[in-house]
Amino acid sequence: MNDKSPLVGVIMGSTSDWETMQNAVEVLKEFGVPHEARVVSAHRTPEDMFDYAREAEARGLEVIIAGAGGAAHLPGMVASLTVLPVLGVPVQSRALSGLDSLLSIAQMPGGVPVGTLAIGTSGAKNAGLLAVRILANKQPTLREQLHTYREAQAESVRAKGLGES
Ligand code: RP5
Repeated sequence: MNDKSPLVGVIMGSTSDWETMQNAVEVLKEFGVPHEARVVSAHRTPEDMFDYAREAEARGLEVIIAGAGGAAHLPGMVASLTVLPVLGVPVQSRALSGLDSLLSIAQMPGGVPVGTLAIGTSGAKNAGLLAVRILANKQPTLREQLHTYREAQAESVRAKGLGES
């Protein structure tokens, strides 16, 4: 993905999740955060999921973003296998519009935390931003970039207005 060792691992249950999860990756790219992106399915490749989660900390990852849809067990299972912060993105499912994904990810038992984001594109984007905010606690440059991002966002909203005088 990039030259430096990844600090954020973006994983998803299927290639079909990429359209959503690429929004998280775009944010990480924008902030210059070393990252990787992989398909790791809780149901179709459970051994790969197990290995990924167990090795993540030793590989130097600091945050994992996990997206899945439907019976979205990936974020919770990964959180059960690591102590790294796991951010869960509910992918909008065809059958139930992502409500199934949201509940599968949010309703974790006490003791195994997953930070659950909104369904779909906004959730993926915010997962990227939240990962940056976590990393920014120890990286002053990222903290500065977040201030700039926030100010630019506010300016852009003000500049748009309603198109009326
Ligand atoms: C989940 O099943 C994936 O996260 C995906 O959102 C959903 C559907 O997967 P595909 O059938 O499109 O591969 O595991």
